[in-house]
Amino acid sequence: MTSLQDDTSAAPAAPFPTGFRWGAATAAYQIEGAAGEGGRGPSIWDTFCRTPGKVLNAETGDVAVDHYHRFPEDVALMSDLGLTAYRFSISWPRVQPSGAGTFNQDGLDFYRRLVDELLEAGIEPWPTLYHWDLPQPLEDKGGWPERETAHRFAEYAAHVHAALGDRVRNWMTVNEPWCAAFLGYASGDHAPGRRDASASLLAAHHLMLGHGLAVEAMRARYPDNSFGVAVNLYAVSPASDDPADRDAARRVDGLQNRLFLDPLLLGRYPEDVLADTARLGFTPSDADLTIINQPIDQLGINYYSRHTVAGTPGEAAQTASSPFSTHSPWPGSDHVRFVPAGRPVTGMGWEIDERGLYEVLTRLHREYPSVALYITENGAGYDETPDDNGTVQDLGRIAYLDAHLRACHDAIADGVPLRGYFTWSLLDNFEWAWGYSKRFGLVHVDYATQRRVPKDSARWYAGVIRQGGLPERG
Ligand code: IFM
Repeated sequence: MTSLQDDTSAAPAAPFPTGFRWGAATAAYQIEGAAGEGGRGPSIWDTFCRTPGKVLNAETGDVAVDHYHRFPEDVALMSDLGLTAYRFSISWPRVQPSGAGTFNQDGLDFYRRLVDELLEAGIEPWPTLYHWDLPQPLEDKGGWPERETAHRFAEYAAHVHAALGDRVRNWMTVNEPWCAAFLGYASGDHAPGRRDASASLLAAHHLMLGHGLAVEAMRARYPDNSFGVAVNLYAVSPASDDPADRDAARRVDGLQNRLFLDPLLLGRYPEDVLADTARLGFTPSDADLTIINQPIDQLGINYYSRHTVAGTPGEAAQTASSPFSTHSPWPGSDHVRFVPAGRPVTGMGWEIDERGLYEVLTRLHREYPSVALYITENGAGYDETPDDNGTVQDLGRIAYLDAHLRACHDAIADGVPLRGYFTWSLLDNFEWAWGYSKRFGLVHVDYATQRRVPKDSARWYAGVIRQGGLPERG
């Protein structure tokens, strides 16, 4: 393997605090493969990928990047990068194939081996318990819109935590409940592909309820562990000062950010969002809000871009979460239009706006109770082809990461308790409805041979980690 550690160290121009976590993130269905091995059961993504017209080229996570078999090589890559932490997700259907009752020891053993390999390499494991791969039998019983699913999630989380909590300190419950609820149950762009606005609000609520119940159960066993949840937050701007545009920005900020932050951190739902969605009959109870508002030790922020929105009729919203998108994922806000603000975009078509990350971080610090913050995802996806040496000169990704890390540095300098950064993603992988067409990895994967070759961004990130911060602005 190419060494990523061969440059000399120099003092960084923008140093990060000692102990700052330098990480990368992945998720089970996107990298593991081995879909039919080790007793794993089917998830909603196995079903969705087999539904015609849902995933580009009808691709699946059956093989993905074969991390299930190649994890020692992948941990060696992480070591070479100098990562101090690795965020991965645990596949619920691998650990509890039917989503209730019997657990699968082979599945748990896989994660125990992965964790031990990480610890041996001096890399802190950061598991996420739910990154969208709901066991299909639970969807057959109604999925996240059913309250029972939250209880099943807490049972599964407690079991995994009991098995690994002696060696894993940091636990994240749910990844991006916005996506799981609204792409899964409102627009249908993600599994399970349902289009029911009322159900999507219930799904959001039960994802957060599951988080709260899981934290309660896990903390009871190992109170010294740290617990949190990863939400995907956006900076949101109105397209103009027009009251309709300002109202659109309020609505989208409400559904994207405050619908999750307020219950999780303040123990209440935002009144304006409840009013916007009143016709959907969503009436959360105070008792649930108390559970959702468990104290957490860390909040994970997944940040990619800014939304600029208008409130006047026009072309239908483009969600970019699927090439087949036809329905809005914004309950009660179908008239909102997402408009380009003219910034450069990544290969996903997402505008690059690092200032938005600074805004999100400083807002959290200002408007919500103090909690340790981690960037649990941030990165750029492109359609990339390697050169003749098999490497990728991904200057766009380097510029993206550099700019966003500078925003983190500025936020820390302004007092934001940001403790770590996990880039998305370690490896190229299965990008949901986009199949394998979009690559987010620091490491290029040849999907035909599974050969891994670090991109230029991997070399750049290794240098940042080694120096503990960013070089002079290029
Ligand atoms: O690949 C996804 C990940 O699973 C969740 N957050 C956004 C990434 C890029 O779309």
